[in-house]
Amino acid sequence: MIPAPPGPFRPGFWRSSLRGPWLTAVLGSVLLVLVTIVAVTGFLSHAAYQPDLGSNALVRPDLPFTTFFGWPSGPSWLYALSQGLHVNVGLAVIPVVLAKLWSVIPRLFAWPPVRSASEGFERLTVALLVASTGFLLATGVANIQYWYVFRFDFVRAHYYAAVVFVAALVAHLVVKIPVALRAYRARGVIAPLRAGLADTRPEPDGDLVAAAPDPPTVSRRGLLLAVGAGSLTLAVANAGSSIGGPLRPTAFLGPRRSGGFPVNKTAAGAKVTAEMTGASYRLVVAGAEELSFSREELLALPQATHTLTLGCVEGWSTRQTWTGVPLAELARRAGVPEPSEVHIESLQPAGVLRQVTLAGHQVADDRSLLVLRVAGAELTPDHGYPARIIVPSLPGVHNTKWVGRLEFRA
Ligand SMILES: Nc1nc2c(c(=O)[nH]1)N[C@H]1C(S)=C(S)[C@@H](COP(=O)(O)O)O[C@H]1N2
Ligand SMILES: [Mo]
Repeated sequence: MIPAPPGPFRPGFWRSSLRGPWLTAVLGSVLLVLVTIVAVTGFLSHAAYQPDLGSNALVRPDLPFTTFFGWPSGPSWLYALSQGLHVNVGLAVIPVVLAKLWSVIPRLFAWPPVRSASEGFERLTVALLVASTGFLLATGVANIQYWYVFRFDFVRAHYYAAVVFVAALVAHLVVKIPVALRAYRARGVIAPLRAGLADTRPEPDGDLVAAAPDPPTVSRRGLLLAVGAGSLTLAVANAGSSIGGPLRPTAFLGPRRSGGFPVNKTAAGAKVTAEMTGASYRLVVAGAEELSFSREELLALPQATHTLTLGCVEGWSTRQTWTGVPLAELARRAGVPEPSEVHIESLQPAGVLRQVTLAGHQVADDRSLLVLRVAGAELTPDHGYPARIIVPSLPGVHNTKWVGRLEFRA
């Protein structure tokens, strides 16, 4: 056998007296609860995109959690809640992941690296788990900070990495749940937390226990408290922008912390000019027949007002009072009273967000509006003047601004 290389490969190199199966089991258990919330809400967000509808498909629709059900159009805060959990719990995961990796780092330098085929497979699943976790957290954090450093499409890449993550996690759990249960049975679930620094000893046995431990510098509960404080800080630093209202400015790391009603993309950023939205503007409404309306004609149609939450995919949300023409009213006028879907196009000349398809039940909800006014005033250019979509509990990204054309399909 080849002797172990020097340094971290040698037994005795890793000296923390806190490492051991119990500590890793606790960190793993906390992580399992948190990542379950993040994964479920992540796949719910994907389902809310309704990739089975017309122009919405971003990934292969036959992959998990895409076409299971039609995303409901209410309560209006449903998407904001789900996505707020996804993003803020996702941030809270980061310190726990780092602590978990620290707790098992001696395994990275195990010698020999692989002793059997089954161990090789197990280590491969761990490699996939760590790689996909790092990728999901890095791309997620970059995305919510509007730091588009990646050349690839975020939604596709984040989704496919999540599928790899779930598969690797299931394989990991099959192997590790028995190990964790053994540690809990031997040491108790919370008993080791009672020990202060003076009573902190290495765990009696197990894979990760140091061969030559140094005296501890922190107790296990001290370590877990520090990790928890880190998680709480990251979540609190962003959660205000998810909850909105008076809490918005408290989101000191959130990019959408100022202003009552954040702007996602400005009219200038979307290359929507005053020329396009001025006197010559006409909304085309296609169906059994093709109609067109000036903005004055839209204002003369029956109007409805609803207070609804707009929840962005990046986790922030805002609750506003919207006034406009119900989509169902426009569908009736176009001669398609019960459409199976509506295809919406923006005046915005380019980009993935210039078009979207909504389901029939979303059109039928009487709170779904072609918005002309918000909070009692005209829409501003940046919020989608002359007209924008608002549908309760629809992902923010599908609430198209600067609408130029609606096509109702029977
Ligand atoms: N045409 C168009 N519509 C759009 C967008 C866009 O970039 N182009 N951004 C969307 C996103 S991601 C969100 S969260 C909401 C935000 O609306 P607001 O900028 O009025 O807050 O608008 C949506 N509508
Ligand atoms: Mo968004």
